[in-house]
Amino acid sequence: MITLALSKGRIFEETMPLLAAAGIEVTEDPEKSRKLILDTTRPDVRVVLVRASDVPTYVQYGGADLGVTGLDVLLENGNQGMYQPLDLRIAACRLSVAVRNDYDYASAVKQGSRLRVATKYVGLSRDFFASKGVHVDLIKLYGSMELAPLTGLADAIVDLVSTGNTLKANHLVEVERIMDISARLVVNQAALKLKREPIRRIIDAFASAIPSV
Ligand code: PRT
Ligand code: MG
Repeated sequence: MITLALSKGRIFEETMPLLAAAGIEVTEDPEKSRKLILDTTRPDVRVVLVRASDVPTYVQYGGADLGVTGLDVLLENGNQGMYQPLDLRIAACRLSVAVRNDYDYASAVKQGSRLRVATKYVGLSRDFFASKGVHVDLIKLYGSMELAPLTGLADAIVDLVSTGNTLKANHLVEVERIMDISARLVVNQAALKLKREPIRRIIDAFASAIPSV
């Protein structure tokens, strides 16, 4: 049995065409069912649904053989002990700094002000601002970062941006692009040895179906 860990939503949706290229179709709709283990058209392949930030943990400890997870999750929560053969180029976005559109970020940085930054990405943010020599107080949030500058909780946020519509709708502007993000295939190292052939076939099929840039 091969177990693939996915999170509901964009990772699940955007992984489906890659699975199809490997001749695998998920036979249940995760948005309609409450099941956490989904069957596929291949009797030896199943999909487990986990929180996006739990995908690396499942793969690292062998709860799943393979997983699809954002580079943001891998860099923030650790990517040790996993084989990472492919940038799948799906669920693409960028990690950025954003502020209220009436906040003068450039001046605040130039003056050496201490910035209050709210984010789910505390580790990546600490590294980024340290590399720029900007002093920050980081405030850990678990969601809806966009609200923080609007309520006075923070001067800036570090969050993922794809279309920019969420920022715009909340009167925020992107002032720095920290890094480009996309989803990665991660593979449990022991599984790669023990189930080499079937896993290799899935990796190769995914590789051939990666969207071009
Ligand atoms: O939502 P939940 O708390 O369950 O978990 P999650 O947010 O970790 O999962 P999910 O499914 O939202 O995101 C999974 C992965 O998709 C992330 O780890 C990223 O690698 C990737 N991804 C790609 C994104 C986005 N694009 C994205 N736009 N993840 C989140 N967003 C959010 C962003 O945080 C912001 O709130 O969408 C909003 C901005 O989108 P635009 O299009 O308005 O700019
Ligand atoms: Mg989300």
